[in-house]
Amino acid sequence: MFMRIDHVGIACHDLEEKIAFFERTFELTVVAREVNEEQGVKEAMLHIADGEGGGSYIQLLEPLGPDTPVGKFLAKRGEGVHHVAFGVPDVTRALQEIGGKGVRLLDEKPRHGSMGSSIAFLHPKDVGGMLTELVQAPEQRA
Ligand code: MC0
Repeated sequence: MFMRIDHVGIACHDLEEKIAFFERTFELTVVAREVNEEQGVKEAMLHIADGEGGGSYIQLLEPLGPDTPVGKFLAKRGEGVHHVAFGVPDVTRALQEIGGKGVRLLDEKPRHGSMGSSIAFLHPKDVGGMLTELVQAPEQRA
C-alpha cells in the first residue's frame, strides 16, 4: 500500500528561520512553497531524494493562526515532528482500505496538498500516536 515516505512534516514558529537552518546545516534545497488556507499553513518542501514512486521531502510548516491544526500543536507540544506522510498510488482507494480496518479517517475525501498532490489524514490516536498523511502525487492521478 505504501510506496515510500513522501515527507516528514515539522511544525515551526518561523518558516524563514527554519528554512535557513535546514539549508545551511543539511544542504537541502527548497523546491516548493505554498500557503494552504484550507489546512491553515504556510509551508515549504525541501528535497531529500528521488525514488521509483516519487520524491521524498522535509516539509516545514508555520501556522496561519493559533486556531489551526499546526497552531494548536505548537501551543500544546512546541516545535517538532507534526506528521509523517506516505506515498500511495491511489489515495481514495487507500482511504477505503484503511478505513475498512477500523482506523478513523480525518478526511473522507482527498484534499489539496503540497505540489499539486491529493492528501488525506488518519487519526493519530489510531496509528500509535503518529498523525499520518496519505499522499498521491499528481502524476499518479488517473
Ligand atoms: C494532535 N494530537 C496529535 C497531533 N495533533 N498526536 C500526534 N501528532 C499530532 N500532530 C493528539 C493530541 O495530543 C490529543 O491527544 C489528540 O490527538 C486530539 O488532539 P486535540 O488537540 O484534542 O484535537 P485537535 O483539534 O488539535 O485535532 C487534532 C487532529 C487535527 C489531528 C485531529 O490536527 C487534524 O485534523 N489534523 C489533520 C490536518 C492537519 O494537521 N493539517 C496541517 C498540515 P490527547 O492524548 O491529548 O487526547 S497540512 C499539510 O501537511 C499539507 C499542506 C500537506 O502535507 O500537503
